[in-house]
Order: sequence, then structure tokens, then C-alpha cells
Amino acid sequence: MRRILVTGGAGFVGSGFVHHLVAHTDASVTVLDKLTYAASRDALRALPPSRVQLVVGDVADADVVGPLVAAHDAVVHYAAESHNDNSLDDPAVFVQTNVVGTFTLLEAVRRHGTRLHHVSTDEVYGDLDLEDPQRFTESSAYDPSSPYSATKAGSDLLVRAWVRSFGVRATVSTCSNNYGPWQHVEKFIPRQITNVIDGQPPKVYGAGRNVRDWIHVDDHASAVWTILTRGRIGETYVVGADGERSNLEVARQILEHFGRSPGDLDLVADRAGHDLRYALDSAKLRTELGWAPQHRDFEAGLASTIEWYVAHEDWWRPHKQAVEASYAAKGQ
Ligand code: NAD
Ligand code: TDX
Repeated sequence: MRRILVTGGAGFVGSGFVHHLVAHTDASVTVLDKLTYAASRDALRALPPSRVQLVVGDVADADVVGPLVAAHDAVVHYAAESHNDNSLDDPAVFVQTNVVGTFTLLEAVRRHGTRLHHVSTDEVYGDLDLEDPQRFTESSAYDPSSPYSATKAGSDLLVRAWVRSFGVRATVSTCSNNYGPWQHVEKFIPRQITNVIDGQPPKVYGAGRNVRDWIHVDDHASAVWTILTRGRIGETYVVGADGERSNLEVARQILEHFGRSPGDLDLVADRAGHDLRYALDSAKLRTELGWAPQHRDFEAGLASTIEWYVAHEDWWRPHKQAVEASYAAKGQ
């Protein structure tokens, strides 16, 4: 796989994968990205232009996608609208990019016989009770809650159907919540870090008991590379790093990092349909393909992520005010 097309490669998770490719392979990379509000050219700036080319375009535009797919050995598909709260305000663009975009890509890889890896989310499995001893596996039933997760579930099912009906060479991964550098300030961890930098309290939805299973973005990248190169066609792989924490625990850790009282947070209006808990069992990926996360200490990973946001205020500051105004209008 010398030529790899990465859709959504200017976003948080996709850019992490592009960095991984440049550091650990000799592939040449083309990023196809529409450069929506969530994208960041800065996240790719440190990479050599001889290795990484950016094409600005829409994954749902067959005229753009077809020739690009034809010119590459493999496609890794990250492009998506990714924020649950936005999907509650305006679901249409989620259907367009996440479902129609994936369909467009599938038709192109079908025509050209190109290997595809489709990046999805644990949210397709719905949620778990706090005390449920089970965790999600590849055989968990699909039961998405939000417009975002429903469109991701729909795109996963399209991939499965294109594998079975047309023999497309594709794999799917369902990963848990990522954290690390370059995540947009609309998301939970960057929002709370930057709130505390600004002297504001973290804004935690509901009672803050919701649990997410955090994984460092670099570990997600190594997992996707492992699946792309060693995964079995037609299979789904759950990706997780045993990082279950409640939102309250994470908010308190951020406060403590800055020497603030762990009780100095605001409980705000809950998210509609808010999933209670995600927890993943990634045994299949670990035992069959030999993958293991490198960032096993969430507290250390969160501390270095906090330091990254302290050092990169020039990057996130231009977005902060508008994000907070939009949340404030919803009582969040
Ligand atoms: P993000 O919002 O940070 O980035 C998405 C990127 O896709 C942006 O660069 C954006 O410009 C691009 N994009 C959006 N619409 C496009 C279109 N129509 N055509 C081309 N490019 C388009 O999202 P993220 O958090 O980096 O998530 C990336 C992928 O990883 C998504 O598919 C998401 O479902 C999946 N994922 C994310 C997480 C997480 O915790 N962030 C966890 C599991 C899976
Ligand atoms: O201000 C906030 N306060 C709060 O309590 C925000 C923005 C979020 N939350 C809660 C909601 C969730 O329980 O924090 C948790 C994490 O929220 P998000 O960062 O919005 O992530 P989530 O909804 O869990 O989805 C993320 O992980 C799965 C990504 O955004 C998805 O793209 C990915 O598929």
C-alpha cells in the first residue's frame, strides 16, 4: 500500500492517522477533506509536502471521489460530521456526509477494486447501564441513539452490504471516545480544559454520571493501520483501551491539574437522548491482530493533553467564543 487516500484527514482523528502514516510507513498520502468548521490545516502543517497532499473536496461528490480512488491503493474513510450535539440541532448534513458520502465512496471502491477501511464508532451499539458487567463486542446489536450515531450505523451497514453483495474489500472499526491534541473545542475534554484556562467552571451535562471509554488518538491510529494491513476482509474490529471514566471524574481531574477545587463545576442542561455508558472489549483486535494500546495511563495522557492546549491557545482561541455562545443558547 504505497498510495493511501485518507478522507477527513484534516480533522482530529484523521490527522492523527496521517501523522502515524508519515512516521511509521513509507506510504504517500492524499487527504480528501471538505475543510468544514471542524477541520484544521494546522494539524497537517508539520508534515512534509513530499509525503502528504491535501485535496479540498466533498466525499459525497462522485466526480471528485472517483479519480482519487482510482489513483490510490487503499482508502481510509474518516470524513464525517462528528458531533452529537450538532446532530440534534441540524441532522441533515449528517445524513448527507455520513450516509451519502460513504455510499459515494463505496461505489468508487467497487468500480476500482480498491481496499477500504471504514472508521466508525462505539455509539452504533447504543449504551450500557452503569452496572452492566458486559462490554460492547463485534457481535453487539446495533442500537444507535442520536442522529449522529444513526448515520454512522447506516454507513456501517452500507459497507457490510457492499462487501457481501459486490465483493468490496472492506473492513470496519468501531472505536470509543478519542482524546489528545487537535480536538475541536466543541468536544467534552477540550471544552472543559479551555473553560478552566479561561477561569470558567467545566460544564457537565445532567448529573455527570455518564461514562465514556477513553482512548488516545495515537492508539486509534495504530489500530486502524493494524486493521488496514492485517485485518480480515468483511470483518469489524472494536477498538478500545480500557479507559472508562465518568464525565465528573474527568472534569475533576482537569480542575485539579490547574490547582482548582474539584467541586468548582457547573451541572448544566442534559443532552437529549444522552447515552449513559460506553465500554468496549477489544479482545478480537488484540488477540487476532496483535494490537495493543501504548497510552495505558489515562491520567498521564489527559495531563499531557491539557499541557498541549495550554501551549496551543493560538490554535483554539479563535473558535472558543462562538462555541460557548452556541452552548449558552441551549443552557449548556
Ligand atoms: P472531526 O469533526 O474532528 O473531523 C471530521 C473531518 O471530516 C473534518 O476535517 C471535516 O472537514 C471532514 N469532513 C466533514 N464533512 C466532509 C465531507 N462532506 N467531505 C470531506 N470531508 C468532510 O471528527 P473526528 O472526531 O476526527 O472523527 C473522524 C471520524 O472518526 C468520524 O468518522 C468519526 O465518526 C470517527 N470516530 C471519532 C471518534 C472520536 O472520539 N472523535 C471516535 C470513534 C470514531
Ligand atoms: O460540554 C459538554 N459537557 C458534557 O458533559 C460536552 C460537549 C459533552 N459532555 C458529555 C457528553 C458525553 O457524555 O461528555 C461526554 C463526551 O461528549 P462528546 O465529547 O460530545 O463526545 P460523545 O458524544 O461521547 O461522542 C464522541 O465519541 C464518539 C465523538 O464526538 C464522536 O464522534 C465519537 O463517535
